Order: sequence, then structure tokens, then C-alpha cells
Amino acid sequence: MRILVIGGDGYLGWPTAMHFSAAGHEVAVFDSGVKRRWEARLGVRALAPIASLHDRVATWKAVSGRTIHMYVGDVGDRSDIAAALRAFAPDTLIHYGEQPSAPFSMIDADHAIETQANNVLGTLQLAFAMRDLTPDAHLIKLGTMGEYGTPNIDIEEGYLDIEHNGRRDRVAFPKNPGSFYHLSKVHDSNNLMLACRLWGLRVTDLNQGVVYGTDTDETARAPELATSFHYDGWFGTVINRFVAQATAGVPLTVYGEGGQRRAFLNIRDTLQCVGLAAANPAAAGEFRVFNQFTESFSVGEIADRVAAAGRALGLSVSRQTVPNPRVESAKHYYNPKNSALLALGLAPRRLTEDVLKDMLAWAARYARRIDPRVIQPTVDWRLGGGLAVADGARGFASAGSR
Ligand code: USQ
Repeated sequence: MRILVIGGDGYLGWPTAMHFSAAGHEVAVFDSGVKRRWEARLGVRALAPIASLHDRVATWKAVSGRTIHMYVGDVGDRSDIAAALRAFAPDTLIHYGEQPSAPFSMIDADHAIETQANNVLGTLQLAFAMRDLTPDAHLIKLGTMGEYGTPNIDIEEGYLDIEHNGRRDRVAFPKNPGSFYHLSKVHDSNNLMLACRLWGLRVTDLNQGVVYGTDTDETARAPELATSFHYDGWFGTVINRFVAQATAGVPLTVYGEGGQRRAFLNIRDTLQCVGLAAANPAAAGEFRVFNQFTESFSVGEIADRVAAAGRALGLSVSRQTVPNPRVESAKHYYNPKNSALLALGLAPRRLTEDVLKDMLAWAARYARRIDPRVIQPTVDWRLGGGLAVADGARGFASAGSR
């Protein structure tokens, strides 16, 4: 396959590019570098030092003998994305090129608008470019399980068969996301569904759960190939944050009672899932939705598991109850389906104590780089998204979350 990884400089994009390159595919990364600018704005950095995209690509060539082509550009810029599609002529596009953080999108009106403009308009630009330049290519778009929210019914994969007033139909599963970031992915799904219907595009929407993990077979091959593992209150996801907190001796930041349940998967299973989607493309005109996760846990269960793994390594791990800065149900029904990827052959990795111990051992190597100032959450969902100017670029700290 000729695979273009949009957002190929990110936490998932860079390991994905190397994974497909190692498997013998022709791979290109496309990235504007904007995530690095957002990190600079917030004053955060990944836990392991991150090489420039040029150095990553050069190191990959040195260790694997394989070339990853590189396009520095913005997916929301018509000439940038058109130039890459013309030059590389991909048959598969994997689109990670979006602002990935819910807290970032809730800092204030500017960050909500920036998130939605970047994500929604970038993806729309890509859809038109694909229609005009690579109409037969397969787009694999990273969406989120958070599009669904936490409904009181089972979560199907993208669609729901309903009977209403004696008639039956298949409709898009109702979406009820909890942040302007998650909502941007709902808008993407709607735009791409229309693009498939109008133009016959092939799209797989991967509604992904919360990813955890520090490395992959390829990132482990050289320090310059490390992926951008975040633990801060903006870009860090919950398991990765708890691992860094346990490493730094900071009590685990459980928001509220910790009863909120989410779907999770290992970063290595992200690669597996994207690989399965690429090898089994959607049909022309099909907007196919897979729920991409392997297990679900409550936040409290995650804290217990990280604490147990930490103690097994001799760390003293405690937890704090942080008044929840988000607006989300504390206790709720949660039963999402993930049968499509399992049917294609997904072999799930579990969040075992050994996996967590490996993550903790990896984090310990960079313990000196953990900045305690960026661990506590500072973005309050109730205050964020308003018109008030943020307190610096970092947004408001609610009294409860300081
Ligand atoms: N949480 C805590 N303590 C923390 C951080 C988070 O209790 O220190 C809780 C949150 O309240 C939430 C849950 O953990 O209930 C998950 O939060 P998260 O920050 O790990 O994940 P989220 O904001 O939902 O977003 C992440 C990724 C996003 C992806 C999404 C999948 O950043 O790109 O789309 O996971 S999902 O959650 O299924 O929507």
C-alpha cells in the first residue's frame, strides 16, 4: 500500500508510520508541526525527548534502511494537501491530524474555536481534495468513543436500527459528546458520511477509546524514534497521567468519585486496529464505523491498578480526589460494542500488571523530566468555552481543581 499518515508527527501518527514502513509499505508522513506549537504555548513537553520530524525520518532510515517520505504542510490548506496527494498518490490515508485534547478545547472560546476550525475544516478540506485527486483511496479517520457520550443503552458501532411508529430504519447512532473537542469529531463524522454518499468516497471512521502506552516495537529501536508521551493536564490521557504521577510520587488525580467508565486500548493495539482497517478497506461509497477499543474500566479501577503495579515496584502510590473539573456522569451505564475489529482478527492486549510495570519502568527513565507544575488539571468545563479571556494561555483554574 501507499499510505499517507496525516498528523504523522504525533503520539499515534509517528508510531503508525514506522509500523507500516517496517511491514514493507510505502509510507509518507504529512504534518504541519502545530502540535509542537500548542505544547510550546502551554509550556509542556513530552516525557521522553522528541527529535524533530526530519531527525525522526533520518533515524528511521538509518535503523531500518527504509524511507518515510515527508510533507510539511497543513491539512486545512488546500494547496498543501493537494500537493501531497499529487506527489505521493496514496491509496490509503490515515488521518490523525487533529487537535487531540478535550481540556485544550475547553480552555476558553478561542481554544474551542481553534479546535473545531482545525479539526472540522481540515477534514473537510481533505474530503474535497480526495474527491478531486484520489477518489478511490481509502480514508481511515480517527474519531473517538467520546462521540457517543455515555448513553443509557448499548453503544452500537456507528449505526442504530430503530422502529418508530411502526416503521424501521437504520440511523446514525445518537451522539452526545462532552467537550468541544469530542464534538469536533462528531462534525467530522457527519461531513464524511455525506462525502461518502455524494461522491462515493471510502471511509472508515475509527471511534477510538482512550489510548495508553509508552512505546512500540519501532519506537524502541532508537531514542530518536520515541513517541510523544504526555502526562500533563492538557495532552495526557488518564492512564499515561497516572503512570507519570506514580513515578513522580504525586497522588493520582482521580476526578470526582472515579465512577466514570471509559473504553481503553494499548497504543500497540491502535497500530493493530489501523492495520486491520487498512488491509480490509471500506467499499466505495461506504462510511464504515468501527469502535476501536479492547477493554473498559472506571477511572477508580485504573487508579487501583496503577497503584498496585507501582507498589509491586516499591513505589509508594496514593490517590487524591480532585473535584471533577469536567461535566460528566459520575455513575452510569456503559456497554459499547467492538465486534467489527474482533471479527477482522484483533487480538487484544490486556491492561495487566506487567504492562503497567513496563510503563512505570519506562517512565522512571525520564523521571527527572516530570514537571510537577503541569500535573494538576486547570481547565474547568463550566468556565471554559466562555467569552472571558483566559488566565494566560493555560485557562482558568477553578477553586476546586487547584
Ligand atoms: N480523568 C481523571 N483524572 C485525570 C485525567 C482524566 O479522572 O487526571 C478522567 C476524566 O474525567 C475522564 C477520563 O478520565 O472521565 C478520561 O479522560 P482522558 O483525559 O484520559 O480522555 P479524554 O479527555 O476523554 O480524551 C482522550 C484523548 C482523545 C480521545 C479520547 C477517547 O485525549 O483524543 O479521543 O480519549 S474517549 O475518552 O473514549 O473519548
